[in-house]
Amino acid sequence: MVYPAVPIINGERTLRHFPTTALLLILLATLPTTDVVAQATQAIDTPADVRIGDIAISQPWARATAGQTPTGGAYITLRNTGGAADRLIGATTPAAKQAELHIHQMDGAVMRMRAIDAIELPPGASVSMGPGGLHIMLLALKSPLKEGDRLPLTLRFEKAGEVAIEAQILGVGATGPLDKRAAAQGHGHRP
Ligand SMILES: [Cu+2]
Repeated sequence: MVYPAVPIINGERTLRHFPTTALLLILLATLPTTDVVAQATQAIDTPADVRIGDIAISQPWARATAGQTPTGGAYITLRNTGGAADRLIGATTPAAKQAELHIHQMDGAVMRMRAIDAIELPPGASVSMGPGGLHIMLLALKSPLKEGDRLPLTLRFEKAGEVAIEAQILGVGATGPLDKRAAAQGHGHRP
């Protein structure tokens, strides 16, 4: 399934303006304040990794939706800690009629997203989803995703089976969660 790129997901805008955003971030890095970066990267109490079999799932989050936008995006980081390959083959949520695994790809000069059957997880692999990249596409949302709420998600792996997790819903323009524990240990990007 191929979707028109522009109006569907906020990640598209982020990607199209990447050179500007990158320049802005570089400029900001030279300044003493990180306020603008902080707006995009929200500190949350990241729950401990969820494990199912050899698969570790971390940093589950979703973007709040604006108005009555019928689609949304959810993102997770996956790590295969075992010696055998596995695959993420699906996701479901009570918050949407349908959830699909999507990837963004260039189609000529246009960035489009398309549904994929699975996300491969070879032994030792670490896969991060994010706006403009791999994502769990939520179609026909039953209600808008509100910042601060939690989105229940069930992930289905070919070998490890099914696991239920909750994704923190961050702001409409969020680019990802910032782990407060990591920040406290000095690995974060905020004081
Ligand atoms: Cu998508």
